[in-house]
Amino acid sequence: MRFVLSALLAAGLAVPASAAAVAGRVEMTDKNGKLVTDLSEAVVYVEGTRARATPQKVAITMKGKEFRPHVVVVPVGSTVAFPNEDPIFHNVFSVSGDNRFDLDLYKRPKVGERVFEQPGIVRVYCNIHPQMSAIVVIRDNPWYTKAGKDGSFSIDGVPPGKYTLTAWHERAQKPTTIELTVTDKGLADALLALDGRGFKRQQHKNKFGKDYAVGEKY
Ligand SMILES: [Cu+2]
Repeated sequence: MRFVLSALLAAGLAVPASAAAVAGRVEMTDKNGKLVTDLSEAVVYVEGTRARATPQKVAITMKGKEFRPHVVVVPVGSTVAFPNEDPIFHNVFSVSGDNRFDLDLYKRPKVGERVFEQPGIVRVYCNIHPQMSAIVVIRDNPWYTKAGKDGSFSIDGVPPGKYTLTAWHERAQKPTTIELTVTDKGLADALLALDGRGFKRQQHKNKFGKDYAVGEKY
């Protein structure tokens, strides 16, 4: 690490003198009490400090009646485009608080998109196909990441201070948080254990707050 830093400095690159990496691992127990083997849809983020992050532009593609990827994490002000690669109509909507939106029905070549201005967890659905769902996590600082499949994560550039580090996963009943003090050396071994034992997939409502029609044939 010290070598990498001095190499960067030698190359004349700007490295904030005090920012460091917060790294560690997420794990989650499943219904049967076993550890989940794919944590690539876990999101880890630093809470308790607001800082400007450059807005991103990302895409969640609708294909095969699925949103892909299923989970994205972006900072406030980011744009998410929802291209439809199926030959049928899809809708994109959310009723998640201040981030609610509705892009109506469309297919190619129209591409609906949405700018997200409020931090939070946005649950995105299609009003035709109840099985389609995606999650957009909106953060109010640049210190966030998705975990690797093995649960490992590393968040670069965290300034020294006291924070809450949070792991979120759709299948966990609640996020797991730990308090941490980051020094200028960072932190290498944070462990965030999520509890997914109580997970049940619940059928969500359509955009009118009603049940989806039974026997949908689209
Ligand atoms: Cu659809």
